[in-house]
Amino acid sequence: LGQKGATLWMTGCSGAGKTTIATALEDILVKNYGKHVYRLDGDNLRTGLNRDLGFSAFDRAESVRRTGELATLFSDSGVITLVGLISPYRKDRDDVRKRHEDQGIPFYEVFLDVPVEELFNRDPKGQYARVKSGELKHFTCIDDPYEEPLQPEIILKTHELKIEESASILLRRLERDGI
Ligand code: GGZ
Repeated sequence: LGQKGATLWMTGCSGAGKTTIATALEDILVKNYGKHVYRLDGDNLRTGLNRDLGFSAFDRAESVRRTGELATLFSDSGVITLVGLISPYRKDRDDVRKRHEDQGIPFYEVFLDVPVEELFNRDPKGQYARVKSGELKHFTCIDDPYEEPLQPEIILKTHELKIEESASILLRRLERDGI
């Protein structure tokens, strides 16, 4: 009866593929499985819920906290919640995990593990070029910290996988866990 919710928390540097993979997975879950899915994207939330937040360590932590709370609410209601947030600090992600565990909501930390050279090559929005020229400072994974997950549920090396392959790794995991 009903649908079991879960949160897939995608963490990684800008340009690692968080939005792309979440969107691909959403498409499959909705079209092929008729699931209720919602995507929470750091970039989009920054224009609304998180519009008062910038990129200081404090603001990034607060952005992760709020998005984590939102994710527990969606997932608790039976939705499969796909989060795409750089979420650079381990402690903040661990706090979100704990909030899920305390409420018995399945939580998957998905680490998009991509070498920095690859990010400079991709550079879809030209941000890494601006970092290189010194125009953009405190950019995560370059001159601002990114703390890699130590025990993520899933690691996706998106430079070695097609988008569909990454999506299907996540899909198989959800299937295996009866979600
Ligand atoms: C990292 C930044 C920065 C700095 C602007 N550091 O890939 P994008 O460009 O289009 O989306 C990124 C977004 C990061 O938002 P998040 O909410 O995911 O970050 S965090 O979890 O760290 O709060 C990036 C853009 O904002 N951007 N300046 N200095 N990313």
